[in-house]
Amino acid sequence: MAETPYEPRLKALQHALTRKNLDAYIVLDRSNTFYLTGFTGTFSILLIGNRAAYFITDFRYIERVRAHLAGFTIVLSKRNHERTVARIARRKSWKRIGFEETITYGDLERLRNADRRLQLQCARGMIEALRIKKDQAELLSIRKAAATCDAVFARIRPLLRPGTAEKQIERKIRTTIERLGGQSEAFPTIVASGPNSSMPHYETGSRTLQKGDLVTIDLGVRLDGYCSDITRTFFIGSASREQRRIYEVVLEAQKRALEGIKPGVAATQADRLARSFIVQSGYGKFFGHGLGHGVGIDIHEPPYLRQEDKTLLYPGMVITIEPGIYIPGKMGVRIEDLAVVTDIGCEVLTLTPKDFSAAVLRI
Ligand SMILES: [Mn+2]
Repeated sequence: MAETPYEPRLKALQHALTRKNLDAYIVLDRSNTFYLTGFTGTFSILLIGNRAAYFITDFRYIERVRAHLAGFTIVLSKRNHERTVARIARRKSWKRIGFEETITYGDLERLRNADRRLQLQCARGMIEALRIKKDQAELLSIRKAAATCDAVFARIRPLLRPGTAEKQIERKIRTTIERLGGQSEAFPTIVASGPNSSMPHYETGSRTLQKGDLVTIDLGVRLDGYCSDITRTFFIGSASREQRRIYEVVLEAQKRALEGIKPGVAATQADRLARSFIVQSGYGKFFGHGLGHGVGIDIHEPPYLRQEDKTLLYPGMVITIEPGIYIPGKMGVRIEDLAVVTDIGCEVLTLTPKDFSAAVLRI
C-alpha cells in the first residue's frame, strides 16, 4: 500500500505531546482532523496518546472511516461521546490531556463532567504548528489550487467591461471554479468596483462596472481540501493618473517583499519590506492590514506577516503577499499572490499578469 501523508503527521504530533509532557491530546477542530486523517465529516473526536490513537465517531461515518483510516483505532460512539473519551483515557491510564484552544465551552464542560479526575489543559497550536510547514502532498494540492486561480482569471476577463454587475462576475467565478475541478471557493469572492474597492473585505453587491472604474477581485479556490488566494486590480478602459500612481506603488511594494522574503526573515520584517515603500510614497496610513498570511487547509492560518510578529520564515511555508492602498470613499488597490518559501527565497504560485499594462483592460 502506498504510504499516506498521515502517519508522519501523527508521529510528529506524538513527539510534540511527549515534549509537552502530555499523556494525550483531544482533537475536535475540523481542519486539524483533516490534516491528521483526511476525514471531512462533521463529527469526530480524535484522542491521541504517545503510542495509541483513537478515532471516535458515530454511526453516520463509521463505515467510511473503517475503510480508509490507517493508524487509528476506530471507536463507534452511540451517545455521550465525552464519556467514551473518558473511558478510553481511564483504560490507557492517561491523565494529563491537552485540548485545542478552539474547543467550545460546552464540549469542555461535558468532558470535565465525564470524568473529574482528568487533568484537562489547553495546549494551543500544537497541530497548527505542524501545519505551517507544508509537505509534498500539500504543496501539490496548493499548486493545483493556485493554477486554478489563474485559469479562472483568464476565463472571466471578457466579463470585465461596462455594464457587468459585481454579482455576475462573482457567480461566473464560482461556476468556473467548479468547472475547472475545484471543490468550491476558498472564501466568498470579493468583487469590489469603483468606490467599493476602498473596503478591503467588501461584500460583493449589485453595482455595475463603468468606464474608468477600477475593480479589485479577490478570489480563492479550494481543491483537495487546500486553499489558494489571489487578488488583482483592473482598470476598465483606462486609469487616471492617481489610479496609476497608486497601482504602481502597490506593485513595487509587493515586488520588494517578494524579492526580500527568504528563510530566516521574520514575519514583521517581511511586512516592513512592503510597508516602508508605501510609507515613503506617502500612503502609509492607507495600508491598514498586514502584508499577508499563511494559507493551507484554512484560508487564514499561521504565519501572519504583520508588524509585531517575530516568527521566522522557513522553507515550506505557504504565504500570501498582499499589500494594498485604500483611500476611503474613493478607491482601493490590492495585489496579492500566493508564494511558497524555498531554500533561497520564495516561489510565486499564482501567475496571472499584474504589470500595469496588463491591468488596464481595453473595452
Ligand atoms: Mn489573502
